[in-house]
Amino acid sequence: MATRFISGRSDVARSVDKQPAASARDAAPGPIALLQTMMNIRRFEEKAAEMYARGKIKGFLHLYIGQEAVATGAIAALRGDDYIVTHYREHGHALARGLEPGRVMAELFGKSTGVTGGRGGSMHLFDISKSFFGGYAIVAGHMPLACGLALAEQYKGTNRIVANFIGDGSVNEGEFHEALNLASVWKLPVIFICENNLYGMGTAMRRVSALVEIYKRAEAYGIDAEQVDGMDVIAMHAAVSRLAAKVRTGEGPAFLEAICFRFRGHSMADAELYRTKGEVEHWRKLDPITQLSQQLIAEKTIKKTDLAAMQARSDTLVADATTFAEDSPNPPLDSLMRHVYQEPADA
Ligand SMILES: Cc1ncc(C[n+]2csc(CCOP(=O)(O)OP(=O)(O)O)c2C)c(N)n1
Ligand SMILES: [Mg+2]
Repeated sequence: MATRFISGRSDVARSVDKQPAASARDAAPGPIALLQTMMNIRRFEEKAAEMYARGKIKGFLHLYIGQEAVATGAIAALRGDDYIVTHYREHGHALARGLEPGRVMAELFGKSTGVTGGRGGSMHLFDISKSFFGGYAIVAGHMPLACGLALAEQYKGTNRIVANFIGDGSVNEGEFHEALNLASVWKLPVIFICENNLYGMGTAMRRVSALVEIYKRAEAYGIDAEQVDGMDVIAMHAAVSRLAAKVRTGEGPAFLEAICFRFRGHSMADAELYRTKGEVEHWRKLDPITQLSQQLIAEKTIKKTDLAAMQARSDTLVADATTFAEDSPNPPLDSLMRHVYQEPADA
């Protein structure tokens, strides 16, 4: 049954009617694995912020801190060969899919060992071997690409599906409507996961959208759509498990609106004048990592010492990834023009 919020406002967003935890608990991976993944992503990004401040990472860096439950829960509910096509705030999605952390950090550093050879940077992570098809900087521009991949799988008769992560900023773009319409008409095997963190850069959703309940837009195209608490990794996992199973049967697309919040600014340079400290504090109390940690301790699933050991694992993973990135070479200068134009056949 669909789960509904009334609006994207932070005070009502918590009224989510959560899926029964037990159904999610029965599915692999368990909550401890989900917690570890979220901790790894959090630590990775804290380190990335530090490296940016030290001038090791240049250009854009959009942190996912606060939203870890969305990618972690969703991607754990997919098959390893299901495609992921995502927006530019995608470090968490890449790590949750199992991209090598050292190669992801090296990409942020612009090193040749990066997942796109140091040419894409933070917004263009890509790894075909993991069915991870980007990392796109153009808001909503990746939605038709996700539909294209889904169409190819439908044509080939596989039961592989596409998970297309988008932000709330996508929903007033033409591609959003074109993609949803065609996905519905052609019954494409794609699940759209909209991370509604209530803001697109410095603009609140309610200031630019006549309809703030994003899932209703998908319903207008005849797509089964629902909302979920994006700060709750168990609820995310349950919702995507259920929707992915449905999409896989060939019934057509699904749409999930995950209500969430980014704790940091839009990018590294953001004075955050568009939101109050109180609003950020409110959401920080809903930190997905703290919530699940406290729940597992209260249930005696883990002890505080286990939590410390898990944190130590994240620290080591990220320290090793950072050393790998620092020690890696820059792309050679004579490779500058590679991948710009098609290479001549005899090159
Ligand atoms: C087509 C297009 N228009 C404008 C921009 C500039 N831009 C970069 S990020 C962004 C906001 C996107 O917000 P949202 O989709 O909610 O993602 P979030 O940053 O909240 O994760 C905009 C407008 C862009 N990248 N692409
Ligand atoms: Mg947003």
